Amino acid sequence: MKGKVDRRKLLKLLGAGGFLLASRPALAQTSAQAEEALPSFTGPQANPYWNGVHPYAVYPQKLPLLRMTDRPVQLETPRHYFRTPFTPNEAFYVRYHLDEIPNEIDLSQWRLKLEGNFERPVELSFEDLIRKFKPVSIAAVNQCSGNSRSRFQPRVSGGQWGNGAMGNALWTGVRLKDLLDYAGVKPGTVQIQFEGLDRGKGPENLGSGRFIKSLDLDDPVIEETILAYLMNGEPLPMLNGFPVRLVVPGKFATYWLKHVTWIRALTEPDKNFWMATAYKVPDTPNGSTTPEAFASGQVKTVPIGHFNMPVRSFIIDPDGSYPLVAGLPAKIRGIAFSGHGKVVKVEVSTDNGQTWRPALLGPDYGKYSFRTFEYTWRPTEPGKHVLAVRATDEKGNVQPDSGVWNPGGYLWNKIERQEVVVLAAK
Ligand SMILES: Nc1nc2c(c(=O)[nH]1)N[C@H]1C(S)=C(S)[C@@H](COP(=O)(O)O)O[C@H]1N2
Ligand SMILES: [Mo]
Repeated sequence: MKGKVDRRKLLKLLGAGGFLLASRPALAQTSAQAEEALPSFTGPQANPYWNGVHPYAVYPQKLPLLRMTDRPVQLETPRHYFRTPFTPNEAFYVRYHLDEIPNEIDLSQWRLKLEGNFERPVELSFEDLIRKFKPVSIAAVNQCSGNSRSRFQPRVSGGQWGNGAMGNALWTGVRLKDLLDYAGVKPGTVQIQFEGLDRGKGPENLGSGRFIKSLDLDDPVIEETILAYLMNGEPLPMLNGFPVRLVVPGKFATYWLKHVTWIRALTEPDKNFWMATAYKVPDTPNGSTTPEAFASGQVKTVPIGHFNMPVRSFIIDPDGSYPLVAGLPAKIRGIAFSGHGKVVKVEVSTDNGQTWRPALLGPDYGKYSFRTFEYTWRPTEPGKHVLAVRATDEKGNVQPDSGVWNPGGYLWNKIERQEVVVLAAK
């Protein structure tokens, strides 16, 4: 084995075991197979990117995450962190709109201000929040409106997220309703507005230099919204909104304001850029339209807050980076969620969506949480196979097998697929 490697000998040395053989496709040119390339299970053709195509980067309080942009900071969570129903804080994705973000906050100085149309405008210290109000906890998925935007056809502008702009956590904090009652919402209030500590120029010539969002006072979600100071039982990482952030169960994360410092009772609907211009979607049942219809200027749009997150499910394992073996069990595992209520069914297909079998559901952590699923498949046919997964929620919403289209790149929930290679056992 000096200099030139004899492939046959090398294969023998490697034991010619199916796995090694297959995980080194370049070496697998045995005489029988020399004429035909083995199916490839790596690379873009066979394994369409689950995550966006971004390099790993390390930020304070974070494990290496996939960095989409640095100013503003936008980090995507790698696929394997979704093997568990709760996403670790240090792996939780990060999204900002503005580049000046707080990197330290002195809690002895920090105050939450409730101002505007309240009976008793108040300033609360962090200690007031944790001592004066009853803590409540809720498991809820935080998903960016633009999660999976890179799937859109035709492409739309905006951050080209893969599927990792989402995460699930157990959020603990104060009910928004308790704070509103404490300050006393005066008649005539139509919206509650939230503002955090981040600043910046915003989109060129358009934007507000402050990220501000408002919820309609008569939206039932007001009852479920909390101002969270714990995430999975620990203080929030700075990049996820320390010291407190809004948790708006079932709604897209654009409403989940970070570093909340001002809460205002408004007597007029909020006309700021982030409400009136950004985050608008076609007023159709699934927020979808066509590029042609949109270009005609006839499509009416509404704030994305008019929608709850559509039902979705994801295959986390297998991820296409390793082969399965015919005759041996393969566990197909993943997560599902819906902003409309509890996930009641997850079905798996091992024939590209032609036939479906129910998966086993994991524990129910509450209707807004990720729910894990598992399905044991015993492949018999070697070669390429396409797995698919489809979830149904308690309201009867089922994932469609077609993608939506809107110019913002929002509300994607098409059935997910994963190509896998099955090796012959003999
Ligand atoms: N203060 C502040 N809060 C914010 C934002 C922001 O830019 N600034 N972005 C929102 C959007 S669009 C998303 S997707 C989520 C992301 O939450 P995360 O960074 O904790 O994952 O924060 C929301 N809250
Ligand atoms: Mo977002």
